[in-house]
Formats: sequence, C-alpha cells, structure tokens
Amino acid sequence: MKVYLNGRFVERSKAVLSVFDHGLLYGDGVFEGIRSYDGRIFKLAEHISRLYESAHTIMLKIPMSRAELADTVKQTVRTNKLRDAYIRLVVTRGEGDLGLDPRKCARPSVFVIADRIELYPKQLYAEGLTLVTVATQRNVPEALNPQIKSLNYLNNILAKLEAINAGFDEAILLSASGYVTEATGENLFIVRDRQLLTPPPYIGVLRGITRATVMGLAARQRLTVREELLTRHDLYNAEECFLTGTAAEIVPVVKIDGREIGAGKPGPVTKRLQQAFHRLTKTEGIRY
Ligand code: PXG
Repeated sequence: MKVYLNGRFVERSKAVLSVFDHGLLYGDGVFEGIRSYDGRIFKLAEHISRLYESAHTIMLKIPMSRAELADTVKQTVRTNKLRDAYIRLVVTRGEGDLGLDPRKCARPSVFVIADRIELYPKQLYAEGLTLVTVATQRNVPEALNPQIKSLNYLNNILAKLEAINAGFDEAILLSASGYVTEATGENLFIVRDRQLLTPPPYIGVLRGITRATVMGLAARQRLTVREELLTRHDLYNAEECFLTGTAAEIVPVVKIDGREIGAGKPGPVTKRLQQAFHRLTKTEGIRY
C-alpha cells in the first residue's frame, strides 16, 4: 500500500508523522472519510468542500488548492489499484513544540490513505441493528461544533464504548435537553406516515453527505422530508428507522432500548432507499 504524505507517495511502513505533530498532541486537525465504488469516487467535491470548511473554522490553511487535493485523492486510489476503496483524507496542524499554540506549527501535514473497505456483515443489512441510547451527550455546538470534522472524536468514542459495554454495536447520542442527535459516525432517520424525519443540524449533528443524498432520493420517491426535533418516544414509535454514513451507507435499525421499531425488521421505505442509493453510487461518482 502506498500512502500520500506531504507531497510524496510512500510505503505504508514509511508513512509516519512526528510525535510533536499537534494532530496527535491535541487532536488539532480535520479529516474526511470518502468512498469509491467501481472506479468512481462518490461525492468527492462535497467531501473536499466540507474538509476546507472544517479547516477554515479552525484557521488551518490547507497548503494546496481544492483541485490539487481532489487530484491527489484520485491519484492515491489509482496508485493502489483500488476500484472499491475507503479513502481517509487528513490535514493536521503539523509539527510544533509542546504547548497548544497553533502559531508554533510551521506547516500542516496532509495525508491520504486509500484502503480496501471492510464491509459490515451482510447479515446486519438484512436483519438490522439493535441500538441503545447512551448517557454521554453529544457535544454542544456552542462548545465544539459537530460540523467541524476534527481529529477530536472522543465524544463519539465515549458513546461507542458505552454501547459496547452494554452489549450493543452502536449508540444513539442525545442532546443536553434529551433530543435525539445521531449515532457515533452516522446520521439517523425515522419514517412516519410517508414522512422521512431527521434531527436538524442545530441540535448538534454533522450535516452528513450520505444524509443529504438520502434526503434527495427520498424527495424523488415523493416522501415528505423534514428536519425535526425527535425524542426517544418518536424513535420507539417510528414505523422504520435507519442510519446513514459514508462507511455504513444505509443500515436498518430494528430495535432501540429494547423497543421493537415498526415490524421489527427492515421496512419497505428503508429498502427502497437502499436500492436507490446503490444505483446512484454506481453511476454518479468522479472517475479516476
Ligand atoms: N455523523 C458523524 C458524527 C460522523 O462522523 C456521519 C455522521 C456521516 O456523515 P457522512 O458525510 O459520512 O454521510 C459521520 C461520518 C470512520 C468514519 O472511520 C466516520 C465517518 C465517516 C467515515 C468514516 O469511523 N463519519
């Protein structure tokens, strides 16, 4: 495997950063997770834009243009001869001294990894997930806005640990006032009366690229799509529920906190959206 690192392609074992990199010392950096399907990178422009937005907010200047970065991503997948890939794009503050002042870091580090995707077991998509709401609350936007896709994912990891300790694969995080936000790396949707509902970004969820894609597909299937505050009660009494994310795609959810959702198996709306999503991934992406 060859990794792009600061202007060069290097072997995996040589793809190393300094222990003084503030990405490591402070989680000071931003990232994107992208996928390619059958030789096409899905939503590349959207991922690049979101990376630049995250970087802009933390005042991190990415040392290359958007076009150069997009080309680098394509080249990384090509170099590794992958047609179906999971791509990790990371920009860190770079090497500095001890002390969190970002001005001490001379230049950001940029790296791109393209690897095989580890698909979740097929069974999971066929049978659906069992989720649990956890005590760890989602970061409040006023403290650390979830729109910043930063290297600080401890909020999500703490929630994931809680779910694992309780014997579940995935967690649902609530806001400080108890509204539903999202899973640890996926957005959440429910179906009710031909309506597709998902929490609004201001409650503290990432505006997922898969989320936006699914909202578009749903509108084309003449479902009403709305961003709405959701409670746990709303989840328990939904007809269907699913999660969306670059890695997970669309995963049905069949049980939450011991309550069966709908018929307790993946529902028709979820299945139709999964089909439409898979068609789109095969036709829409940027060739490389
Ligand atoms: N919420 C959070 C908190 C995320 O981190 C999503 C929702 C879904 O967004 P997209 O744009 O992917 O539809 C994410 C995405 C990983 C990994 O390696 C995590 C994400 C994406 C890719 C990989 O765990 N998070």
